[in-house]
Amino acid sequence: MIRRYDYGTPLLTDAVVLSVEPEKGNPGGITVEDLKPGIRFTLPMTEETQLFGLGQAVRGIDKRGHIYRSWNTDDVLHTENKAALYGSHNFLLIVNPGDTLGLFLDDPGDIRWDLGATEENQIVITSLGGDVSLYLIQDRDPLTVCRAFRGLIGKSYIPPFWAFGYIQSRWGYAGEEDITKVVTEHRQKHIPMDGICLDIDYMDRFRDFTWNPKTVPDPAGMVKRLREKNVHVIPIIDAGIPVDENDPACADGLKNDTFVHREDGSLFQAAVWPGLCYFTDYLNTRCRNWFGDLYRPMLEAGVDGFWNDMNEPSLFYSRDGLEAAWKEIDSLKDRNLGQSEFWALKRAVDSLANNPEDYRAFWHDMDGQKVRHDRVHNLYGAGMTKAAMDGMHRFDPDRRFLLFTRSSYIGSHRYGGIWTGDNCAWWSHLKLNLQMLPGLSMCGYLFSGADLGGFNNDTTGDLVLRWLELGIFVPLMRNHAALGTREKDICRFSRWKDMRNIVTLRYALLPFLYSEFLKAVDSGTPLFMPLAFLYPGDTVACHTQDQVMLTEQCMIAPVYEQNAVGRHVYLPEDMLMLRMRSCTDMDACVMEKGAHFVPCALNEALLFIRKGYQIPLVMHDVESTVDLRAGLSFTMAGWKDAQPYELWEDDGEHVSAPVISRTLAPGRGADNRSGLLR
Ligand code: MIG
Repeated sequence: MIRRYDYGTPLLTDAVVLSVEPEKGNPGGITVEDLKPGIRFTLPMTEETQLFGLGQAVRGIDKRGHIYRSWNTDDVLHTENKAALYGSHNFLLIVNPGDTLGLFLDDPGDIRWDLGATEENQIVITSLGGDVSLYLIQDRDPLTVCRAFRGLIGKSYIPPFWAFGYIQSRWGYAGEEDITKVVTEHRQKHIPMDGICLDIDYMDRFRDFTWNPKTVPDPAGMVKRLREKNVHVIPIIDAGIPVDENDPACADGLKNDTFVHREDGSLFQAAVWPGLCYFTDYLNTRCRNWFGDLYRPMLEAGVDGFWNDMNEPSLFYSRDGLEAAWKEIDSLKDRNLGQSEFWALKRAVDSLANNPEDYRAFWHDMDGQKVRHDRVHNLYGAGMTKAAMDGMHRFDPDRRFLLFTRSSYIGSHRYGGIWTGDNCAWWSHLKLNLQMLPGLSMCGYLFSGADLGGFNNDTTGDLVLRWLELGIFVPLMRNHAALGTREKDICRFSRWKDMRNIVTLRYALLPFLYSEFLKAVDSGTPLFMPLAFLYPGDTVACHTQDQVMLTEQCMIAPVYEQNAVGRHVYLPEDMLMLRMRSCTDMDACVMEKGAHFVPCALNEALLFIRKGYQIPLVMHDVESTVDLRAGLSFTMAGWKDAQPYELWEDDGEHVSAPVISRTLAPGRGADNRSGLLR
């Protein structure tokens, strides 16, 4: 049962797909205050209450004890004091024993979530704009609430099968020569891979929908040559279009009036990578379609995957902001720079990027309704995602394309996946990657992933290896790095063989992962969830912050600390542990319910299987997902006397492809304490 309450004038956000009639009055149990402007919801908690959800956010799996903010932000340092990242996923799960409340604020403006930070036993949610549709879903258990919520927001995007393969990426690969070298070396070393990303370097002067004629003289040829090696090329597209009438996209956008305006009707300009840019009004159907069609020539060149960046939108500075800053600096120029003048000078420059004033300076035309940007800020990236995917489907309606985007708002989970932005080569960010998975799943972002190995800073081999050991379970498995950092594709490390072996595990697990992904899309069950969902009576399990259920069948508990030789793992019941070194080298043992220190060498990944289950593995070396389609046999891994496994498959390429379900009979299974797998 889903209830809806409207406040102010809610906007059409495209977040929900079910129509729910708003109720009269206020919901029971929630204090509602009209702040004029703004609206505030206050809910009590007990000491037992746990909070889950909120999608892309810092800190633990249980979100209690911090103030979060919904305000899509390009933040280069995801430290635990931060309130907002690139996506706003306004779904909170309030879990009490035997009673779960799911709360969704459909409001694309600025929202504060004080989750027991200021007042220990209080949830205070403040919408600064006050135009909100509040959806409430109440039931006994969290899984039922999650499924109902996912029903409300519609089915998640399904990428092509190949997108579940290993993807290599780096800011700095200039073009064909660079990426061919990387691909060739991966193939020579038998490191399986399916895709390679091109960052802004491939463009001509960082301009969208162009290719650098020196480094990519023959785009279609390059795409074809790499596809012959079973590698897909995935170029980046940024949100801004350069202010230059000689740029075809710019000229065409001006002609068709597709860019956002300021109040006085002039075009809003702000700088990003190509210099001053215009910004497409993704909130307007006509403009969105215009932008989506810009992808067509690249699709015609054979590209079948993209990533969309800088779409918060991230702004280095606006034209107006820069002018004001120069004035300020000028006024300080001949003065003796004392304390306050010095700080004023510094502030003049530091406050240029992503300035709140700039987000109040332009307007959208939401199909007839004029709306100032700050009121709908969190929808911008979602609009770009929809623009891109709709554009691709106008090009080929039945083809599945890969798309992942940086900025998002619930609703965009139907059009593309996300990556979680500029993390660091920190061990704490490996842990954060793990902890973010359940929240993303609950909010519909099944196809998501973090920059494996860390984006900023120079990484180390052991961090990459440990991160791969988590990455094999995460749908988007992409190794990405910032410009100027140490080269970090697998081939660059002395431990490359161990890394390669871990990547082979991804392919061993891939049919299972894909099957479970399809089921999760269909049923609305999260792909990843907190242990609390399945072991509600077990206090230790409920409060475990560094282990995650992968479907209802498995648990993952990766090592996320440097120089560790294993880790403490809590088993809420007897489980079968797979210790895996490569697709052909793994063993299994049954472990008893309780707390354990589990040794785990640097070259090992762990997977825990719940009682009664077996999962299918492909214990063959493969080069890419193409080999996986060739009908390789499965080895069943798990408990003796397990139930059969329902494998879901489809052709992996077409939207209309039917899902075929096959029953895999259980294998011998393990029943002793150190059974080898076969
Ligand atoms: O301002 O395109 O998050 O993945 O490599 C940085 C360059 C712009 C930010 C993305 C990152 C990408 C980088 N981009």
